[in-house]
Amino acid sequence: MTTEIANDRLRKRFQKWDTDGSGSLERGDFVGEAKKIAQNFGAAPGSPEVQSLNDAFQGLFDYLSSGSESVSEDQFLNVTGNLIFQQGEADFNRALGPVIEALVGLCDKNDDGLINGGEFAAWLTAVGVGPDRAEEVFQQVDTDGDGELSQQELLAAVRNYHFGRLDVELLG
Ligand SMILES: [Ca+2]
Ligand SMILES: [Ca+2]
Ligand SMILES: [Ca+2]
Repeated sequence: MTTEIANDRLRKRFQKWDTDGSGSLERGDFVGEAKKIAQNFGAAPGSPEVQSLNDAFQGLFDYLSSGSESVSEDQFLNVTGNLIFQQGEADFNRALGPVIEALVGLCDKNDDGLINGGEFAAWLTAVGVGPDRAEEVFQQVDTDGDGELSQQELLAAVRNYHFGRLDVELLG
């Protein structure tokens, strides 16, 4: 895993989250991303799950922007690079935890707090990855092999993607 690949993945994430294509990240981008994901899940606008996702994405913007109105690509690469490669797993989980928790809330059709194979296939479809590789990726994410994905396993998978240990981006 070279820094180049890591930066490439972060740059792609930046472009994805710049939903209005303005070249910088604003709060509206994160509201838009939450809305898009909620629509892809077929979730009812205004439902508690959609509200949680919206709150989580705005919380992430607060974290990334630390109070300013927009985040340039350089700032984004700095903040996320630090978060992923310098700070520990605990900080990463604090920053991304609410987003993963909200996604689990949208996906967890049987309400057991865990993501099973069918729920995970729907997740990948909603974030635009497509369900083709769902089974294979599920095995990779299910590190304790109990046949269910916990929030911890999903967070670790998002982190592993940025370390180059996994090639599917669970955040779309
Ligand atoms: Ca933007
Ligand atoms: Ca479930
Ligand atoms: Ca598991």
